Amino acid sequence: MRKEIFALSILLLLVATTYWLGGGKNTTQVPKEQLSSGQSGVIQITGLVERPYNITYEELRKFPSREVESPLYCVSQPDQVRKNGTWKGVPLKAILELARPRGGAYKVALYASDGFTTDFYLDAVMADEDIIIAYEFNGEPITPRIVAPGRWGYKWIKYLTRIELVSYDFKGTWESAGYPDDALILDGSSPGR
Ligand SMILES: Nc1nc2c(c(=O)[nH]1)N[C@H]1C(S)=C(S)[C@@H](COP(=O)(O)O)O[C@H]1N2
Ligand SMILES: [Mo]
Repeated sequence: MRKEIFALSILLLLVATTYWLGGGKNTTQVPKEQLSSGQSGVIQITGLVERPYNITYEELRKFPSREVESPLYCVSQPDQVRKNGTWKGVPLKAILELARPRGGAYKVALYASDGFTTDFYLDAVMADEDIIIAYEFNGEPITPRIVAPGRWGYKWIKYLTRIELVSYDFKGTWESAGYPDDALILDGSSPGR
């Protein structure tokens, strides 16, 4: 009888520990259901850089953050605000600087786990601290995505997996389909501006 109680106690302890460890992991910020399938929670920074590295969604939250206020517009419904509010995240510029871009780096290619891609000119990213990798929207955690105030939604890539600095004129999904590469929302092209 004693033996069985002992065995049961050990079992309970194991279950409790497993539960506790799992719980500890769940205190991390990105809700699991928001991670699309194939999503690893890691972003690779690669290409023409001195110091390629990987950053997890959790590590992103330890960087100095920035809040930007911006509506999101899709080119397919330019009169409609899709989302609007405060986005909190890390300037893409800071993430790139940490990798130390090489001289020949010209464009920033961004890849997502669903196959979607987009791009920025490196100069544009370095000149605009408001282009951020956002991990919070109106105080709620979100799966990290690009927020690019003043630019159409196709620049606002979600489910980011890879950021690659390249020397050539890389064009993303919508850009290679003929949409403007700078994606600037011009005055008059959307009533919200
Ligand atoms: N990974 C990924 N990101 C994406 C897209 C996509 O298809 N896949 N669509 C883009 C387009 S065209 C728009 S308008 C916005 C829409 O953002 P929302 O889904 O938050 O409304 O996401 C952008 N980011
Ligand atoms: Mo869009």
